[in-house]
Order: sequence, then structure tokens, then C-alpha cells
Amino acid sequence: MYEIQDWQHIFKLDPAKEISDSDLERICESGTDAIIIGGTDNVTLENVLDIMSRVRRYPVPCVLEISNLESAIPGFDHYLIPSVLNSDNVHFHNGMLHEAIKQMGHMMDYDLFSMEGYIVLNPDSKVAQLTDSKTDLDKEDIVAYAEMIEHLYRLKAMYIEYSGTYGEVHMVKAAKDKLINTRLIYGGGIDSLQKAQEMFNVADTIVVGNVIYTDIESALQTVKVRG
Ligand code: 1GP
Repeated sequence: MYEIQDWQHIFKLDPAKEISDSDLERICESGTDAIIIGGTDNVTLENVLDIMSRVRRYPVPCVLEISNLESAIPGFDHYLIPSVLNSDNVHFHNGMLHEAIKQMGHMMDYDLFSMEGYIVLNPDSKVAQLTDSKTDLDKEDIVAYAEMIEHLYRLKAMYIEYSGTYGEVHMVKAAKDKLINTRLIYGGGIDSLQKAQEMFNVADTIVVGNVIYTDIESALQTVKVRG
């Protein structure tokens, strides 16, 4: 249940954004496989704790995608650690993780953590700007990252992140074609069942974020991709 391998559809909630109790209930009871709590800006201990305790009212798995050390708190079913492989800044490859293990390694249950090999592709996204990601990649670049993640890093997941914009299907497919054991997660700009289906035809898991806050009905429609 808490394993990435089992997830087809995920809703990602941004702790810095407001969501009503009734919308949250609909999201948590939608039949999605998991709720990821994660964001780029203004992610604090207080807002992560708040959204975690609200999601906890429902039986859906609740997972933290770690954005900073301050907000990495106990109580989640699982923890995802993004390693942004196309960032020019080593902090976003393993620097934050190194610091986390120095501070908290003695009490970490490593079975609860999975690393994601992140490739950030929307140059205008906050995450690309924060992480100094090199986003002008072509198909060969993506294929090389997929092979690196699958065969050398051997990570459970490769995450193609177009946060805020709908991505290029052929880029996602190029990565997927190289993956065997590593799961391909796609996120970015899914705001309809049609886009959800198109990306789900290529990726193993789709992540739906922003549309939760702009058009909850369309967000809920996307869960229909689940088999
Ligand atoms: C963001 O990949 C997720 O980290 C989802 O993207 O917010 O654009 O849906 P959107």
C-alpha cells in the first residue's frame, strides 16, 4: 500500500495552499492511491503538520516529499526524497540529504524512505528556478538519465517534473522505454481526464497537483485513469 510500485494516481497537496475541509475530503476519498504532501515555497513545520493531521482523518496513504529539513517531521506513512539530477547545484542532488542524515540518521527508519531521481523540465517553474535545473534537454538527455537511474542509481522511481505546465509526451515515453524496474512518475499540468489518460498511457504513475486548487471537479475526474 505504501509502495511506489502500487501507485497509479497520486494527488499532491501543497502545504502552503489553502484547501477547504470539504474539498480535502473529496480528494482523500476519491480512490486515489496516495496523497503526497509537497511544495517548493513556504513549506514550514506548521503547515506540513496541519495538512498531515487533516489528511490523517482518512485511510489513504499519506506521504511526505521532503522539501526542507525544518518540515521533515515524523508521522507519515512514507517519505520521498527528491534528488534533482539535472540541477547544477549539488545541494539538490544529495546535500540536503547529507545534512538530514547527519542530524537525524540515528533515528531514521530507512525502510520508510525512497529516493526519486527527479528531472525538472519546465524552466518557468519555481522548482526549476530554485534548483537551478538545466531544462533544455532533448530526448537523448532524458534517455541517458533514465538509464543512469535504472542501471546505476537503481532508484525505485524516476520523476519527470513539468510542474505547472503539461509536458511533452514523447519525452516521457523516451524515458519509460528505458525503464525496467524503476517506476516512471509524471507530474505537471494535468487538468483533465484526457490529459491524465494521455500521460498515464506512457507513465506508470501520474501526479495531479495544481488543478486541485483551481478546478476540483476536473481534478477528481483524473482518478478515473486507475485500473
Ligand atoms: C508538482 O508534479 C506535480 O510537483 C504536479 O504538477 O501542480 O502542475 O499538477 P501540477
